[in-house]
Amino acid sequence: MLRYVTTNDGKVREAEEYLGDEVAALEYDYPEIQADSLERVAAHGARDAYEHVGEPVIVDDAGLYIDGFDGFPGPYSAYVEDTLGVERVGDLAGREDATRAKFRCVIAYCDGDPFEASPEPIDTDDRRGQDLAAEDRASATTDDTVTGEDLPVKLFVGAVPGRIVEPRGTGGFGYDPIFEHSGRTFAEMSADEKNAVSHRGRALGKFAEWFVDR
Ligand code: ITT
Ligand code: NA
Repeated sequence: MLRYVTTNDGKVREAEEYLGDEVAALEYDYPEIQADSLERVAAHGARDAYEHVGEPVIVDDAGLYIDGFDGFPGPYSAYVEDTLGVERVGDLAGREDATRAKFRCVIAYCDGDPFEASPEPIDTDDRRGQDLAAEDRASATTDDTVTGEDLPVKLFVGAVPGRIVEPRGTGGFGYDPIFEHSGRTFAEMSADEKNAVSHRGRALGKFAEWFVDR
């Protein structure tokens, strides 16, 4: 059975909406390394989770990147949510007119098998993501080297551009109330509607496509 390993119920709802019976959520808090890219954190987490669970796993590391803040909070999004909080991040961005942002999601798959481990090409349909994407890609490429003889991990990346706004909506989780895409915040969308456009939906889509005919 494929396990979606997370402590975040919001992620589980979206993954189950997308993958249905193919996946079962498993709550396990794998150690998150301090790293400057989602790719590194996710790859490390997937290896650890696979060794812990002994079944094929996916882990999902995601973050909000505010363009005018050089991509902050990025890979530190969970820490910043816990410390500053979502509303204050929104206030700061509004005050400094730093409203252009994107969400990124990296899904890492590990099943212990030696398939060709390769970082996916970064989405090129998001021009403003290219600088960050290039950095992430560079570090993703060195990930295997950094972690030595470790288990192969396959990465799937999704990104979505949006705008930081005053909080609206009660759905979703995390930064969803302050992230607007095509006129609605992610918190004003159902899981299904969010998946159709979101960073996670795109990453899950790439994963699902690869998973069915691997
Ligand atoms: P796991 O690591 O256990 O999966 P987590 O909530 O700690 O759960 P991350 O480490 O990936 O997840 O942290 C992601 C941060 O970014 C966290 O603050 C989330 O609330 C936020 N985030 C991620 N995806 C999001 C989304 O789709 N909508 C809103 N916020 C999101
Ligand atoms: Na986490």
